[in-house]
Amino acid sequence: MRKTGCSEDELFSFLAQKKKLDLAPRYILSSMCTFPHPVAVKAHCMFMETNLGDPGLFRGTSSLEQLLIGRLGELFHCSTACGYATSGGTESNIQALRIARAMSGKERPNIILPESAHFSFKKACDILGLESRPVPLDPDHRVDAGKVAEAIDRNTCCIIGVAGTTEYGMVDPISELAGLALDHGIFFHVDAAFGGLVLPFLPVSPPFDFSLPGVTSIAVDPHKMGMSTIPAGCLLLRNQEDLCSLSVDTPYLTVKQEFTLSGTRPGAPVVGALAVLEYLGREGMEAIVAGCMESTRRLIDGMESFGISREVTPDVNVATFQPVSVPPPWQVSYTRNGHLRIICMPHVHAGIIESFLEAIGEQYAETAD
Ligand code: 0PR
Repeated sequence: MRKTGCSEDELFSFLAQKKKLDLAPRYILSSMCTFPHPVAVKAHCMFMETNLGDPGLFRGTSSLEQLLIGRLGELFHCSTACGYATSGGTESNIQALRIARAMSGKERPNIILPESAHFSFKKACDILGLESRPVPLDPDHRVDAGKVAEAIDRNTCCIIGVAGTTEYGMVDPISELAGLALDHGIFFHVDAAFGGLVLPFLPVSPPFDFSLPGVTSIAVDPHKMGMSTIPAGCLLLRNQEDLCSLSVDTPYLTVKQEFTLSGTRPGAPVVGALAVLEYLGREGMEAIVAGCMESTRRLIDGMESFGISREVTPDVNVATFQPVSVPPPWQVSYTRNGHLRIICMPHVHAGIIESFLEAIGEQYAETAD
């Protein structure tokens, strides 16, 4: 490192130069993250030094984390749900599987998950020594519940359903999976990292939450559709004793046990996440989600008017199309099957969709010549 530090001017002009290398957000159509809401930024800055890893030192911040969990519990139809703020979907999924494994007491546990499940489950299985049993999807990219039923055996410790899949934006048949889990007494984790802050705000949506008695835990990420600063995920559990199965002693801290994966945990994005929900309320969130769904529909109609057909009609704001290339600097992504994938996040507003469609229209006109 430098022997003598640099000036503030030098430092910040260096940082600004590097920041210019980042893609301008208006061109990012491939991300499940978005610009944080201004109230999230303000709240984040206010709680910058807080550490939820030692909650007795930051009692106010810790109470705000519990309020966030409470708000999400209410939203997911279980006001007594417990949980904590994680670093995102990956940590929530790892922790859910740790709990499922611990509560099952099985020696050679396996988990059953849709082929569409996020790659964080691969990491979780590797860390936890779990056998993974991926189950094929139906033509609409939802897991086939009949095949899930066939995959269950006496060593199954967890079934996973996805409410808002990463690649195609579909909701698995969560009620059927919850029924299977209940019948077999198996832990059922719903990965609603993306859809958890979309589905409750749609005029009509399939049930995916604690309103279904078989649902044991839910992952939801405020740093996706919750417009918080990064990183902010949440893991919610119906039963406190499930969460407590992860407790370790922390004798020299202000609180004598913790069940989290990380030790030091930032309070700032957690308060940012709560700030957005409090500020917007249900009506504000409904308006944001309605805008994203409208952009998704407009994008699909526009693309189809150029002869680029949708792969599927999504349940949430993820649009997929037959494989076509896109002109720079637009940043899109392609699924493992090669489909063009665009996520209509709040920053991908109507004007952006129109300029993107214009660019695609031009490219197609050129290709046709
Ligand atoms: N579960 C689901 C359903 C997800 O979609 C994701 C992430 C996760 C779990 C894991 O969440 P964390 O990444 O918060 O641990 N989905 C996005 C994806 O993999 C994450 C992302 C976001 C990737 C923005 C790129 C990006 O620019 O596509």
